[in-house]
Amino acid sequence: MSLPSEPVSTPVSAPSHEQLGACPHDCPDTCALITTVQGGRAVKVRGNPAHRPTDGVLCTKVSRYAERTHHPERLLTPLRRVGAKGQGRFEPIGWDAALHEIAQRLGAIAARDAQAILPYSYAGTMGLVQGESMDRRFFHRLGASLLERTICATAGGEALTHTLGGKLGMRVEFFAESRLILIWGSNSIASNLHFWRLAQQARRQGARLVCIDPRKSETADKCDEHLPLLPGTDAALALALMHELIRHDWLDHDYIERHTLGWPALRERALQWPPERAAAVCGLPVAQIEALARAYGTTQPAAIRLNYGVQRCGGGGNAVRAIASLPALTGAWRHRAGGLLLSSSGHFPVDRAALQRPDLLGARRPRTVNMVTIGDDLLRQASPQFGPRIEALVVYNSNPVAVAPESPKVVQGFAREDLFTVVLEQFHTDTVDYADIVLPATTQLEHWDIHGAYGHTDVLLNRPAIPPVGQARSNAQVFRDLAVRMGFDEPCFADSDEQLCRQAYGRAVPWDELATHGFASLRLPEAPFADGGFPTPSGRCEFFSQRLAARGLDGLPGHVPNHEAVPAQGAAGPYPLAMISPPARHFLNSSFVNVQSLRSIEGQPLLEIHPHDAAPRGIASGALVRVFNGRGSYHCAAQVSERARPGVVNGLGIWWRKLGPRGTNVNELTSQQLTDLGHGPTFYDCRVQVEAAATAGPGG
Ligand SMILES: Nc1nc2c(c(=O)[nH]1)N[C@H]1C(S)=C(S)[C@@H](COP(=O)(O)OP(=O)(O)OC[C@H]3O[C@@H](n4cnc5c(=O)[nH]c(N)nc54)[C@H](O)[C@@H]3O)O[C@H]1N2
Ligand SMILES: Nc1nc2c(c(=O)[nH]1)N[C@H]1C(S)=C(S)[C@@H](COP(=O)(O)OP(=O)(O)OC[C@H]3O[C@@H](n4cnc5c(=O)[nH]c(N)nc54)[C@H](O)[C@@H]3O)O[C@H]1N2
Ligand code: SF4
Ligand SMILES: [Mo]
Repeated sequence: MSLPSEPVSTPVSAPSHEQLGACPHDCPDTCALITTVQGGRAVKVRGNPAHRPTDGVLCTKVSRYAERTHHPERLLTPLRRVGAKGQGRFEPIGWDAALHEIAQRLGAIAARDAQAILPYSYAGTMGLVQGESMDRRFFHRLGASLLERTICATAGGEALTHTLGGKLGMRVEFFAESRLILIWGSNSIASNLHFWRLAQQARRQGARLVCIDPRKSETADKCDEHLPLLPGTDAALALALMHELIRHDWLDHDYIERHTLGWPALRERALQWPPERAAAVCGLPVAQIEALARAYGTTQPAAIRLNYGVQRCGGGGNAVRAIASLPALTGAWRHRAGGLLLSSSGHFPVDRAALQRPDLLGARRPRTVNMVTIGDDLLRQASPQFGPRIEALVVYNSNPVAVAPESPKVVQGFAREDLFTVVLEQFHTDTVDYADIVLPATTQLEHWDIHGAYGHTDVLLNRPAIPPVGQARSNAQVFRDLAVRMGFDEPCFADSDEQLCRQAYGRAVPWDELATHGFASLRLPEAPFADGGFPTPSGRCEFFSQRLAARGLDGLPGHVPNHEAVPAQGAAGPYPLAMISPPARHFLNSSFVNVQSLRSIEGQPLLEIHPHDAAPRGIASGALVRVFNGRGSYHCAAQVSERARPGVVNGLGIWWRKLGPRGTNVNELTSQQLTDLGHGPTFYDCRVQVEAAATAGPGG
């Protein structure tokens, strides 16, 4: 299938104007945008030079945003399915007919049990209005099942909460002054570009950059040192670093004494992890671990840019707890350029009760469904434990058929003839193929929104630059329209998108400043924990968490092996290789895969495999390979490369299934098992086998 892209051309004579906005994508950088509009069309999107974190620069993906917005394959009208589920054949219908049918179907199900209706959404837009306002009000009023939005960050989020007290950390700008930066589980050049610019600044002033990542990523290439540990062994490495900090007494005893909880117990545990033991678990040389400990123990200020790549495995929560304990041991938090940043989102004073109105539930307490296990859950029958069978799905801001783990089951669930599926989308994604009704959604250039961030600490306002393309409506508008059809007459269903923007922060953020500049910085201390003050129950950095212990969990961070671990000396059995599936640089999850210019840069779905693993399998670069395990089978091209370490293959994501060689993508192989904390996904905890594939025929 080939999707042409349309050059965005407009007569030069048309008058032009500019509009301020915010990048909506699920990316830590949340850039400030300036859109140039000519003749009602967006012709150019650039970074706002006045916004410091953006610094006038956008990534390659979003510099093509006008191309995405005016893409010839935008969904322009509501659609109703005419073919079988999965075929993606539809006929256009009017908004009235579409809303009427949805209200009738949902109303009939709700009359029996509204919990049989499941909203399914994630961060297609990070905007508070189009992502978590009128939609939540609607489903709360309806009494639908609640969705546990776990697909990305909850293992790390819960780990931070039980260690530091929240998703809090260093102010990103001060990384530029650090002397040592550990880039841990992050391919910053691809997924956190504006942080990388700060790291470069630090390096020009003499800082050392260390990358800790199983894959020799683009970022690893450019760092001073790379530790290619086995996936899911980060806690072992962190404990060995602690071991060395103790042995050499590179500890800040005063900080530990005054601002931490549980050091004697953690100390005892760390002493069980000499570098030799960690080296055997992580598949790293002992000397490399010792050298890293020396650097971390003897350099101030030292900073850790931890990212979510580290927590997509069975022990991901414990790994984050172990790593997040390090800065308190050396007193790195005393400096504004020291400490750690995984996510800054906990700094934002969002008024979620006002936006989402959980009070509309009244006394009802609907069940919660985890979005990671949607494959299993769509196939479940009604039971006392599960509750009613899922009869209707309303999907928006997400492409679950491509991004959720174990797609064979996800596809089987979405293909259920008795399931009523509504999808709000901008494009004809893999998920749209399974919809009964499709509703065309606006893009960020066409609607209002307001944003926090998880990689900096500014609030951004997004104003519409152009009118909706075709008959597209914003998510908030759709749920407002549906509320009317369902007879929900509470005044909150009349709030406009602009009013919702104002409600998101109330008076906590000055609206005038947002309206004038497009952004406003939160007022925060330069070094959040210089003098302790952790918002945990004890007010300390909690090495030991009583809250975790009370749940019967380990109260201390420990090494929890992967569900599907591969030992350093190699694995036996039918699936001997570990597979991780980090994002391809020019896509954003499964967004942008249909933008031709970006897809051309990525080429085709790839599996990176080390020469030592490729040779015995007779696999050469460019060859079609079959990657498989007990869950499924995925075809893609091999790239024989030392970007992969021996024993680990890298299946770069997340392609649209229908654009892959045999209509599958890497999630054909991933599992629905969950993380130790936060009920998160374990995309990077997955054993597979690889073989050269026959180039013709149906393939198994
Ligand atoms: N270009 C681009 N940018 C993105 C995204 C995208 O798809 N494309 N996605 C966005 C989203 S949703 C998110 S959540 C963030 C993700 O941001 P990050 O968490 O920074 O994700 P990645 O950059 O994919 O980094 C993951 C890195 O972790 C490595 N890794 C895998 N397993 C392990 C492990 O067990 N231990 C360690 N130490 N490293 C491991 C991978 O090889 C990869 O290089 O990025 C956002 N930004
Ligand atoms: N194998 C593997 N799988 C992964 C990951 C991985 O690293 N490896 N990463 C995981 C992670 S970190 C994440 S966050 C998830 C991401 O999964 P998703 O949140 O599903 O992200 P996207 O694939 O980008 O899909 C978002 C969809 O929302 C649509 N959209 C954007 N804006 C709007 C809007 O305003 N209205 C409506 N109605 N639609 C809109 C876009 O067109 C797009 O199709 O994927 C996860 N899946
Ligand atoms: S995807 Fe990230 S780097 Fe690219 S423009 Fe958006 S916020 Fe900035
Ligand atoms: Mo994510």
